[in-house]
Amino acid sequence: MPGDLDPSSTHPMHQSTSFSAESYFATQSAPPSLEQDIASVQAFVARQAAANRNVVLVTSGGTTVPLELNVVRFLDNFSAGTRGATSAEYFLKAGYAVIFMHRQFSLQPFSRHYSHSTNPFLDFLAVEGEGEGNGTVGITADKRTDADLLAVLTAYKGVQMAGSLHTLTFVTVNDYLWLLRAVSQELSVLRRRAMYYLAAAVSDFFLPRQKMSEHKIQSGKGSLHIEMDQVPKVLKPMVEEWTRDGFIVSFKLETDDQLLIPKARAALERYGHQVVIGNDLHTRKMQVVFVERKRKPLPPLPPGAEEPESEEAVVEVKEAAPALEAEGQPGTAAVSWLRIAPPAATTSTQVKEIEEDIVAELVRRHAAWITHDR
Ligand code: 9Z3
Repeated sequence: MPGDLDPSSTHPMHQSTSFSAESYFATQSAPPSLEQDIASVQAFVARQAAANRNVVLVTSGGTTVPLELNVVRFLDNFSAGTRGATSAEYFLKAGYAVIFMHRQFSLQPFSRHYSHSTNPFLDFLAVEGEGEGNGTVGITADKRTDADLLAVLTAYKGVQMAGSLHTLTFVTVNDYLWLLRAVSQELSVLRRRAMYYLAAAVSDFFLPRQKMSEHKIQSGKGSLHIEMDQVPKVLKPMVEEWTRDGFIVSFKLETDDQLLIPKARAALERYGHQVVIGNDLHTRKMQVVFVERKRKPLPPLPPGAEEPESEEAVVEVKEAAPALEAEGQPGTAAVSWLRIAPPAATTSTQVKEIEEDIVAELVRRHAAWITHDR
């Protein structure tokens, strides 16, 4: 048995095992659509490379953990997919090509403006000619919403024409992990021009297929006890093996705001990627915190010397963008808050979306990363 896993020696539901990423992929099955998805990503990345575009992988939405092989029940992670879908639109606007990897039926760029709960489609249409007795009824877009619809539709059609959006779906945390590895490996051919924006809400726990009941768990025995295993920490192999020089941004979600910065710092130190964006569940639409490594100032180069290539040979921390408030804390991480103003109670105009500023900030940092400034 590879790695540190030996499912045959464990009793289902009672003994937890620890999976490394390697043992995970050696023992859990790939989703049936994986090969087809990889081929589509390969073709997309090649087209974007030819068009000289930067590409960002945006993951979005929650992951499920099935409790049975013939799945009737599952656990789910909270996420509507707003962060991912909204950010994808701003990346497209900034000229990036986007691989949008999302939970099936979660929000998607552009169509998110007309979801079942936001501007439901039928409410948006008006009936003309009703009651005229000629048997014909015309349907038009409600005049009040014409301008908004036109803006969304124009952006959507532009992206379709440019072929700059590629969509992939997952449902379970297993689908997500297999897809994440495969897409990261394909995208790594772009080296520094690839960004990875991991906004999906990923379960920390799962039930390995070797421990799952084949059929629906029966209720006859009273209460249900399930011991789950920890999902392997894939950010480590993602940084060290799957992506080469890519710019990796992960999100850290907490509900206790006291934990947010310590946990985001710990993730940054543990995995060594570029940025962790911390968000509290309740305030996530109004504020987020950027945590990134502090950079050592460079010693001055001797006259005529070439700029060294090494990662350590980076210049001092760039000045924070105006929207960011730096937080002076000792340690190895730079911490800065990004906040948007709450909408005035009286205004009916569209509320500013924090993803606009998050993406602008990341595009700026990625550009510096590409030119080896950071
Ligand atoms: C996030 O923190 C996202 O910002 C939200 C977005 C899920 C809060 P919505 O889709 O919500 O707009 O409703 N995503 C990452 C959550 C996560 O699973 N992070 C892992 C962790 O916190 C690390 S990758 O340990």
